[in-house]
Amino acid sequence: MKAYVYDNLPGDQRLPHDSGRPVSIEALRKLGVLYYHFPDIADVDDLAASRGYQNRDEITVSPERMGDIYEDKVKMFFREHLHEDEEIRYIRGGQGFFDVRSKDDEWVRVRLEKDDLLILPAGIYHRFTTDEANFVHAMRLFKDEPKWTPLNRSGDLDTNPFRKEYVGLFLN
Ligand code: KMT
Ligand code: NI
Repeated sequence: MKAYVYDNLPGDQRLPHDSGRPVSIEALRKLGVLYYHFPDIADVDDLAASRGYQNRDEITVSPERMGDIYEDKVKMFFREHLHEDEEIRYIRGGQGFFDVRSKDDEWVRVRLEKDDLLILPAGIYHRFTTDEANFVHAMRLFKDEPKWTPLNRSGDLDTNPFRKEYVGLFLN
């Protein structure tokens, strides 16, 4: 894992875009973003149990696996959005970038690789992309009825109760 402020320069979303300003695990925690490195899957099972997660699936994001729709999927994942439930991703192989909005509304880029697990709280604005290797294999953990519908950023979401709760907890 490596976290840093995104440079916001033009160029492919899959490039590192590293501004050179590092972001600590502690700073991520203040945004409600929790990071773990779990080489032992038993630790994932424990975390899932402790948070009431009963289900999981696995997704491979790559041109080999997705074919023609790969580029569209990657663009879709990169649209700034939030969910009304938390999002847990456990990387099994390859790499990917989760970008989350900081308190100052800058993008913080979190580079994840094998055995990294990230928890994004409900209501945080974020986006995802593969890197130049175009391959990530991830486990998605979910409760019975996950509310994963991406809600794209807009002023209308300022009154969304999940967004309001997130802002109250972490951005004040
Ligand atoms: C997401 O939430 O954007 C995804 O599920 C992307 C693939 S999982 C690394
Ligand atoms: Ni998402």
